[in-house]
Amino acid sequence: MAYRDLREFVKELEKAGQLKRVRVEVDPVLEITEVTQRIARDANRKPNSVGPAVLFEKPKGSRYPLLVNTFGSVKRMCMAFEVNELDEVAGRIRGFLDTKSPQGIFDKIKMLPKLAELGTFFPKSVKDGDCKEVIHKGSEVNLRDFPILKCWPQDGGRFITFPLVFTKNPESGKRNVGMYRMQVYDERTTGMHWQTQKHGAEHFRRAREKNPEGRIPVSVAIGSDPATTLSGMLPIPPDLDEMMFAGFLRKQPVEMVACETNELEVPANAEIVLEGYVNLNEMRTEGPFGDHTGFYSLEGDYPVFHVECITHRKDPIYLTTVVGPPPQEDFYMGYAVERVFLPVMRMQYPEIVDVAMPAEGIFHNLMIVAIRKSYPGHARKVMNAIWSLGQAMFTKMIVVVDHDVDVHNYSEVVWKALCAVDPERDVQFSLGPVDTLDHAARMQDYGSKMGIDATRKWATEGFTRPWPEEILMDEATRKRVADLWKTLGI
Ligand SMILES: Cc1cc2nc3c(=O)[nH]c(=O)nc-3n(C[C@H](O)[C@H](O)[C@H](O)COP(=O)(O)O)c2cc1C
Ligand SMILES: [Mn+2]
Repeated sequence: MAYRDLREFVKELEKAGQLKRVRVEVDPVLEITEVTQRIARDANRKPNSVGPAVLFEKPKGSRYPLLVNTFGSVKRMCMAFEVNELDEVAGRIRGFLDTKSPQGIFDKIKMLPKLAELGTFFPKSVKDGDCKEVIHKGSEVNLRDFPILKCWPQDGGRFITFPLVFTKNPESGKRNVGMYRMQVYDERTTGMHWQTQKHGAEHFRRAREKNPEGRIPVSVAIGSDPATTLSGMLPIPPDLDEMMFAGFLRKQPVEMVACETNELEVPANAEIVLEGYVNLNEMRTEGPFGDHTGFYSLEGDYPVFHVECITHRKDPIYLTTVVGPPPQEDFYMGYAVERVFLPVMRMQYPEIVDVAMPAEGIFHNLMIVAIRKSYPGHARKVMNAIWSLGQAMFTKMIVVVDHDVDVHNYSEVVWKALCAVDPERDVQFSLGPVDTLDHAARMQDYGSKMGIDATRKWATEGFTRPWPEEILMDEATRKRVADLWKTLGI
């Protein structure tokens, strides 16, 4: 059974010993970040240790509790998706992608349960929801009621860091949900930090082309059941409804309820909902913000979100996350995305055996890819594929290795990849869109990428020298020594 809402997940985390409560008052300005760093990040850096989720029951200055580090371990990501291994989610996706055309009546009958399951993914509109227990409109709207974090000393203010931002494509009418941080300017105004390549920004641009003086409706849900919450960060194609994907993940439709003051719908189980609009002709300085690169992202001009109505549960839990030097909570969310979307990547590029994105590469800086190499130049083809694949386009460095390298074993990757390259020959540069957070790029959003072909080189690629074999002891000797081992006195 899918989690009903965020608080049911909190209960499960607590039962599983994965949640700590902090009962003393802690300040959402800086202090909660520092506590989170000690509990989560520093703990996670020690082998075999991961910090728990933390429920701050008394954030200073607010009546509402704050939840952080909710998804900050592989175990909790598995709990979020109700699986034992993330590969189970990947397996379900593979199951749908592998569906062959039915060959006869038995095949057709066998497909029925799968089709029925497909039907359960679509979001369902409902008349009312728990998110409407309390409704504030007009002058009652006050974002300062909530324990919104100022995470790091040089942050431009307080930021809502875990929002689901709902918009509608002004042409197709299709919904988008993205997780874009929001800087609080005052009681009723925030920034809207959708980066230029993201779907919310595209909706904004298209609407502005038609009517530069107009506005678009925007609603924001904070704190829903885990699958729905996480769907906001998934790198799925434009016009594919994140709420449908959430339904797939939780195996139960997401219930959507109409907003009070605009035409959008939001998850009925949300803890907090902000309704309002974004003016198409208004921009304001956003940032700086201590980002997941481990550096401050600089100030920039972003649209402004005007909140006209806030609805929430009677006792809402304010869900948030802290980013900063890796690894932080978002690493585990990104890792789950990497595992879950591998089968999708492999459907289009079956030569891809495995991929890894080390935490220190903060997703966009480094991807290690193992391929089954079949033809000359294959590694470079895969680099180009990744640079054209959704948000993988941002990947600054791609290292392509042969299928027999374990991409998750970074020491093996460094060893074998460095042995396999002649740098001048094997490095491929390319120009294109880069992550907005890449502060080293020559311009914001535009810069260069590098691919390293660390596969064995072939004669058909002009490498005519013999390629040496990796050193391995023969089986017979290994076995003999294993038998002798106890007698050796070592
Ligand atoms: C905690 C967290 C914060 C994020 N903040 C932002 C942000 O401020 N701006 C942004 O463009 N993307 C941000 N992202 C990444 C987007 O959520 C992600 O790219 C998502 O796929 C965007 O949805 P879209 O593809 O529908 O635009 C954040 C992700 C996480 C996990
Ligand atoms: Mn989207």
